[in-house]
Amino acid sequence: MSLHLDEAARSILETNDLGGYTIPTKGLYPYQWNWDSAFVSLGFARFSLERAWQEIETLMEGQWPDGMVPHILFRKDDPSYFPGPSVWGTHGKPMPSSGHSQPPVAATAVRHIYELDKSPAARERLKVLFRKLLKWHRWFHTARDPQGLGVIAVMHPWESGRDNLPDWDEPTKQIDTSSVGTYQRKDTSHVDPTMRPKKADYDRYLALVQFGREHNWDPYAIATNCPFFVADPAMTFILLRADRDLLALAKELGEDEAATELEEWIARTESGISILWNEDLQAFTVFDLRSGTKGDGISSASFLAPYAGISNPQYIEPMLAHFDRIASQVTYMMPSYDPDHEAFEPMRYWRGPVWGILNYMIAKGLGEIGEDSRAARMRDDTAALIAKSGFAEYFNPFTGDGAGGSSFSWTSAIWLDWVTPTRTAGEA
Ligand code: 9WN
Repeated sequence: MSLHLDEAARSILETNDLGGYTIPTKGLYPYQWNWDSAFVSLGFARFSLERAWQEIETLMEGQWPDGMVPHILFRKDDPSYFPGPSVWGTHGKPMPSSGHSQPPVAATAVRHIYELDKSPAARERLKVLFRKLLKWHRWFHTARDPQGLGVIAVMHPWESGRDNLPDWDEPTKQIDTSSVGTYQRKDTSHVDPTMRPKKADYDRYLALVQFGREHNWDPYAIATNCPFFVADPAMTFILLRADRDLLALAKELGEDEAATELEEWIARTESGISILWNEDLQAFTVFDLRSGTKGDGISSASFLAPYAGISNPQYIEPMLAHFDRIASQVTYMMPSYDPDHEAFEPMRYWRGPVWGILNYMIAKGLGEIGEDSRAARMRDDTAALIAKSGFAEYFNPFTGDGAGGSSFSWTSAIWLDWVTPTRTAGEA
């Protein structure tokens, strides 16, 4: 069974590999996506370290001169996806791309790959990637935290990677969509529309793309005037972890100046996260930098604090209580949104379903703070979901049914790196 799934996972990665870069799944997502590639590299690392390095290298080829690494690289035009390169209007960049970023998992992946491959050639590759990753992180700490608050904002729900999360409902409400015009979605021709965002969401997504395009994706204009600018716990926690991983690599490479800069970012974020702490809910939530209000719901990102190296009991104890409350309600952890919240929908995209990559990060953090049984529940549930429904994009937390795209790269990758029982316990 496990061997069969190992082979299936590997074959999905090989099939979705378009030559040095991997698409998330055929049809629905025909391009290279940012955090998808980072997770995919972990899967490749289990059978081809060469290919693992390459995945991150091709991702970084899309880096903009200011350091931003786009969320989609349009290496060749493919009419099966909307919005394609012409809608984004990003000109004069290394290659056609979207205009904003996605959660920076790449540095964490690079550290992981380097732990598995410390050859002299790998060290040379690491040195090149290190400079690029540092520049990208610096971009986040300035472009998406211009006031130096220690929390990282997103300018578009797509930048968060968790597109139609209920947390974005309120902050996107006031976006003017009157000039969006008519357009034809492609996602709903690949996937059941009830599992995808609604038209009202897409109108807002496109209005924000329009804003970015009209302002040349300029970070200053975005931070000052973009109608959507929300500090996100997932983005903040993922960057905090990635900064720590980059710091470890800086020390390994003797990059002292970079190490000092990274230490400053880490200290700032460690104190900044208190802005995301919601006293009423006793959980980390989003913080709308435009309205100054906090989110009213708990998402799977609220459980990423340990992944970011946060172990303060003031935060962790209430987090574990929420974990147990949610765990007692669902068959499969971790729903992307609190089942007790009125906006929860078990089958619609980021409004309830389980995503393997979130499970992977949450479990990693839980394991690191010694919460072994909760971490094991995350892994067992992920294994059961994949055994039941295959390598789906996401899963129903009650029934375990697969949803969205199938033969999905990152679900396959986390199977190989983390879930499969054929992986030796205690491996890096
Ligand atoms: C928009 C590729 C991407 C993931 C995101 C996920 C989804 C795209 C879409 O698919 O977003 O970026 O068109 O729905 O939300 O996290 O990176 O797998």
